[in-house]
Amino acid sequence: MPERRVTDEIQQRAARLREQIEHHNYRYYVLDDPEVSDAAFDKLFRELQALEEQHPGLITPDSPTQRIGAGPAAGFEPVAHTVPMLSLDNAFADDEVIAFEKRIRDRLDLAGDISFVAEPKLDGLAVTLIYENGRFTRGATRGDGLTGENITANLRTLRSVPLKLRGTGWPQTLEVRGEVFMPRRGFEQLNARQQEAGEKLFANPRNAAAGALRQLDPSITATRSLELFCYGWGEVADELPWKLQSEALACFREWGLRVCPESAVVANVDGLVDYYDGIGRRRGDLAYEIDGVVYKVDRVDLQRELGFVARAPRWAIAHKFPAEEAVTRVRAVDFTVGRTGAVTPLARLEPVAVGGVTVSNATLHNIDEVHRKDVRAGDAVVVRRAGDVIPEVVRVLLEERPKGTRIVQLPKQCPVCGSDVVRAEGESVARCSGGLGCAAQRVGSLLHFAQRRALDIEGLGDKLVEQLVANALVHDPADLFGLSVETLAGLERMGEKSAQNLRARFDAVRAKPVDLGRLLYALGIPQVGEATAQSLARRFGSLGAVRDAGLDALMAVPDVGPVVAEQVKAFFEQPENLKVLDKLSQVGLRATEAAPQAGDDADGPLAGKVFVLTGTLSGITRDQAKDALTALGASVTGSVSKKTDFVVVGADAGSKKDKAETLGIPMLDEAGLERMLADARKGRL
Ligand code: JCF
Repeated sequence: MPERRVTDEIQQRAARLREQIEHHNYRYYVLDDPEVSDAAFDKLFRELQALEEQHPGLITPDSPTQRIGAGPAAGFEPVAHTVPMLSLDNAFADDEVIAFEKRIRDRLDLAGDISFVAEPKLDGLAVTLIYENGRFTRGATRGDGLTGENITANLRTLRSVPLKLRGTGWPQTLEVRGEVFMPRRGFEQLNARQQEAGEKLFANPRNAAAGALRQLDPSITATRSLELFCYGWGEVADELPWKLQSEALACFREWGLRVCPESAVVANVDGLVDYYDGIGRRRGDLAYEIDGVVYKVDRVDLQRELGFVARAPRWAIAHKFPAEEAVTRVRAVDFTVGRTGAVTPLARLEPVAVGGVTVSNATLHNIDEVHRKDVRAGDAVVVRRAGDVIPEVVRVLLEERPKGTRIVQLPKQCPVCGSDVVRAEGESVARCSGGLGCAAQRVGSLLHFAQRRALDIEGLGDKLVEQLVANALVHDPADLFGLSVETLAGLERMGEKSAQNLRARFDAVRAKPVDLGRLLYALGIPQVGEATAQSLARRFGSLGAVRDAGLDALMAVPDVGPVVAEQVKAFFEQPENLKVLDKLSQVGLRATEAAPQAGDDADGPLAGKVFVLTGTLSGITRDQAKDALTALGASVTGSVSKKTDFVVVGADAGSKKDKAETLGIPMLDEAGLERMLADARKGRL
């Protein structure tokens, strides 16, 4: 097609579009605060693409359409860093941080406050970006710190890398340093795609980011969701426009370079440790993986005075978190049987330190999961343990699989009692059919009954319950209350004193009525968790009323749908269960009784409204949100159904959001929730 004449008008339109696209990129990537929808952005982008297609003369190298310009490279050229790219010393414990701060005070002979910039330490790849007269001209990896590789074409594909700096005041030559990383979401999506295509899985986001950046073909890099946070500088000509590290970060932001929003100025060693603890608590909620935090002396003149040792500055340190993931080998895949008879595969591992503790078992959830991940005895696996969660096998490193491994099969018989293992149509969970005849299920039920959130019988641990069941001393929860001090003291690992304490605890539990909600939860009715048990207790007031409730009455409870109602009814129809309830009452256990209630706060401004919370909220915890909603009369349930009025969607929401979309249920983001709470409190709803 012959090129059409480029009028001034067209030229101006293209320039205006570039400006708008750059502006929206900045709002989105740097400020994290987009002004327009993705669709509106795409519309501008496509208009510019169309204009440039019709008039190739309009194309400039820094046009936002030109991010994937260069074709595949033959290899990466070496780039010498004029200012070396430093690494950081590590601190693993608080006393190493105390020593770091003290060393600085001693060297500078400083007694007053010292300010530091603190920021999360991303687990990605260090890169350097050179801007000449405000234009991105070259980008490189860190390499060995002195020489890296030229990855300009790949870095151009990152939307958080501005091709042109915004605003004014930037130095003629500005070398910015930062970390390229892959957010968790992008990593999961990439591995899902790899799995689908039968390609190898990446062990962690860092490896995935490294792989993406070192693609010779930038169009592949462009398909990987990489992001950049800037945290430092190299060559700057002619003069540094800042006196503080924190001012440098503020300049970067103004010029359109993305800076981690968590970075903060803190003072003295207490400020450092508080920051570490605060970020550590929120670590799992961040959209990206971090392996610690970095502290830097804020004043650049003091940084200069402190200088370097070997490759690391004296004015900065990385304070590491315990690793949340580690690689180890699977010794065997066993199957355990729980309270509900669920037969759960469990990986027995070579012990490995993860998240600050030694892990030797990891859950595999269910047999479908074992097959989906294809975990086998002998495999090298990535194990993850974040916070208090049960360690799990994340993925297999297939390239390290030894010869002769075999696919794991679900056992046909219960490994504890030998009854048939059955799996209902369409269910992922397989169960032992032995019921309470199975010792494992009895042990599980008793532990559930005694747990803190149920009847709270302190001192009744798993080793003890296993002995009680194995010696046929206890068959059901009621039997616990008949145990004598002598019987208890005769068991392994039980002294006279602990036996007396436990006996006293049994007596204390039945001395006064136990909370009905707790008792209902303790009974272990299938599908009845704590929240449902409490709803049932509130609505019906007494054990007898729950027992006699029909399906319709049960389903009128906010948390209860047809499946749960059926389970509750079936539980109270089973003669075995009624016998246990009878025995409990004979041994003197009573539940609280109250008048039945219509709803949570039947007069509250949100009465009758049913909410579901999903994803991560940032300014409020889920429990707080739940309390705030229920205090206004709303009910909060765990799963989305036609009864749900609103779904509150936080970051990284998954299937519940999808379900809400399918069912057309209104969704609120965090700001929307806050507005609704505020309006409800002011009586504006
Ligand atoms: O986030 C990081 N991985 C990170 C690495 C952050 C920093 O502020 C760094 C760094 C490596 C070297 N600062 C230096 C000087």
